[in-house]
Amino acid sequence: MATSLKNLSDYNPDDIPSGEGLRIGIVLSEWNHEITNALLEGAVSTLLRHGVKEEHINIEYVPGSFELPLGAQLITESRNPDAVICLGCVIQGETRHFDFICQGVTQGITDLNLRYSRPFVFGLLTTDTLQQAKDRSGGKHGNKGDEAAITALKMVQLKKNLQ
Ligand code: DLZ
Repeated sequence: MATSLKNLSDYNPDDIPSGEGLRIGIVLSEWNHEITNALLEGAVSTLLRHGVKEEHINIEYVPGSFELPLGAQLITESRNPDAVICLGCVIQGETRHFDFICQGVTQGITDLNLRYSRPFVFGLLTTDTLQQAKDRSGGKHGNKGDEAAITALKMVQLKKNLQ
């Protein structure tokens, strides 16, 4: 698995744009909640560390990862955030729906990025085992929630630079 070569939380803080003044939406899947809550902790602590105010982080829950794109769209239409981070976890060994869910979420999030021309970050863990998910949500490979938060900050900055 590609992320086994890289710690997801390994980045240089000096390279990260400030999140001061930004409003960030987070959509979180309730499936595999032990994992998704750990992703949430990683994302929120990283946003706060880089200057996003707690009251500017809007967290909403959806039943499963398949609902992440609609949850992200609803947050966008009601709160108009600068970026939305989508966090979920699908484990192959535990579901025959794996491919369908992953494909739906991937296409849904891709469409949102292009439709709204703002960052919708793909923070979905798609692993073979629960252990691999643990390793990537605060374990030996870091936390993909951190990576998702950094991606949101970088993409908002890119948009500002080009406007
Ligand atoms: C149904 C289902 C299954 C079997 N597995 C997962 C999973 O591993 N991770 C996840 O986030 N959601 C799962 N779901 C729920 C679907 O994402 C979705 O919520 C339901 O199919 C209802 O649309």
